[in-house]
Amino acid sequence: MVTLTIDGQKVEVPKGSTVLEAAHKANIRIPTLCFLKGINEIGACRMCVVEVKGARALQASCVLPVSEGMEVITNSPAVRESRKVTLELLLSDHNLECPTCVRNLNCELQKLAEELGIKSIRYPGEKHAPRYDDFSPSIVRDASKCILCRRCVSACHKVQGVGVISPNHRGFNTIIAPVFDLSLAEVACVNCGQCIMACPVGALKEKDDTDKVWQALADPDKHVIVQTAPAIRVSLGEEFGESRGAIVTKKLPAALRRLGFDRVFDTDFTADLTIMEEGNEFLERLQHGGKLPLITSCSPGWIKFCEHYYPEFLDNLSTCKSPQQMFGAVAKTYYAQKMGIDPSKIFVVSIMPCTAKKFEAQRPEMNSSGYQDVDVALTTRELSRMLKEAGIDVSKLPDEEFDDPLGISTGAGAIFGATGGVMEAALRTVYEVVTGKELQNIEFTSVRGVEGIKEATIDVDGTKVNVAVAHGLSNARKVLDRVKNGEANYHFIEIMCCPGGCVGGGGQPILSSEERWDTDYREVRGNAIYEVDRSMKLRKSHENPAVQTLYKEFLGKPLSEKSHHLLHTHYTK
Ligand code: HC1
Ligand code: SF4
Repeated sequence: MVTLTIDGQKVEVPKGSTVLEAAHKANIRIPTLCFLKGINEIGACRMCVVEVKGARALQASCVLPVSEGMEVITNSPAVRESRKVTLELLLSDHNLECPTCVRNLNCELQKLAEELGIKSIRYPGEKHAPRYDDFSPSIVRDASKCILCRRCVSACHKVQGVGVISPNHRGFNTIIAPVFDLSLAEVACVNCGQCIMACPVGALKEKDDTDKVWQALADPDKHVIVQTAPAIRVSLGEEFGESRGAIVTKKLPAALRRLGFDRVFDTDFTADLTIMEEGNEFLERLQHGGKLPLITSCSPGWIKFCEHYYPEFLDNLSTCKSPQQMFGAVAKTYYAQKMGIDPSKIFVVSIMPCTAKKFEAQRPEMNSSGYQDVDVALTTRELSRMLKEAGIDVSKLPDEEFDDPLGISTGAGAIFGATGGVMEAALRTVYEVVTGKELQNIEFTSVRGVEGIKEATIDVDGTKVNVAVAHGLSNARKVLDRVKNGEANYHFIEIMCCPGGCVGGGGQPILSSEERWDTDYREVRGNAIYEVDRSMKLRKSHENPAVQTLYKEFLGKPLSEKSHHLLHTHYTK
């Protein structure tokens, strides 16, 4: 351990800690901007400077290791002036359209300007004109708001192992962009939005599709229906002052009905349907020498990653479409027939924790209903903006139920939203289908939790099934490389693009660097998802009565010709 003094207070921390960490431990707040714990610790912005006794210059505390007897001052006049100069220089070249910015009131730069009492900018100078890249279906970049903190660069390179954005050019002309200043739409970006989650300002945001939904809702000729992804029920409340991971399942139908949707359904229903199809696909491959390991296919960022970076695994992917897409296909066929509605008049909106779902919805493979299966995919943040615009406060709504029949679901559908959940849901069903026996303990805890890669061997009536779960694409890389090198023998792998699974998706409420330091929001939301599961009467997909009826009335059986046509696809390079 090392003992140092910060602002006259003795602090003891492990050797190798930084001064910023020591101050954090002592509840002494040092402002930061480029710092993102564990992801971007590069000392670039110099907002966290401190005075160290005996040192000639101010030091960036986020990269300064502690030493025995060190004396640190965090708020001397020189320190405060240095931070103000840094901030004013950043603001002098910043697009200051704050009230109309998507990050207004949730912007770390804006917050610092307020905290440091910046009232005017002393350094007027050259300013970059707005430079947008909005060709991607999912992500919009606005370089005029970028502060070059490189948090997005680290998220893309280190967390996702993708690395399509980097600093280009030098000095005042530096820009964070794909190589040769190409658009994100022209490079192998997987649309995950983890760069948005890391951005402290409004330089990165989702493609806003709310206008399309407002228009559809106002069109009397359209039957507008909505599905909400599993992870929304543990995150939307955060946008309305509820605690992190607050469960708002029953507020969702109330909120969406008040927005004007004709029917409010649940992606958990088609998550259950996915398990019926994917579980049977797994058994088919296992029992008849099909391609193994089977790899889950519901996460569109992961699919795009596989297409670009690991095409040799495309045949390993489950042919199941994601629950989002199965929902669209079922809505515009089975539901349309059942309700006697012309499918061309049905407008399907998805509420997703994910920016890649926008990309997935417009993929050419996704129109087996004869129409585009899903018309618009909105993120949690876009839904929150629509609700606020309409004056609907989620925290003040009564509890309501989802509509029949596409709103009926089980706990297995709900846990899709957390890493390991798809695997666990599949195992619950596969075990009972294979053995014909009731599963005594349905909670497969070995595949739960936020560890990057999880492995387990499950005994399915004498057959040992090796499974692996990876979340965050850098972890996916490790698992796939192990398989490629013959170092692992898995039968079934779950891969989710985003760290934590969908609860940590790129369309979710954005937390500041400080908030992320103190709580693992993915773990909190993941635990809430398991609480949702525990509270459900039915917790296995094959017990979902609405799914059983769908097979009886329409699809026949899992992997039937109709199922294949509507619910399955093939991805290609
Ligand atoms: Fe997901 Fe899925 S779990 S991919 O994370 O399989 O986005 O929540 O909707 O489709 O069900 C996302 C979440 C979501 C799909 C399901
Ligand atoms: Fe990188 Fe994902 Fe952002 Fe694309 S969306 S730039 S892959 S972090």
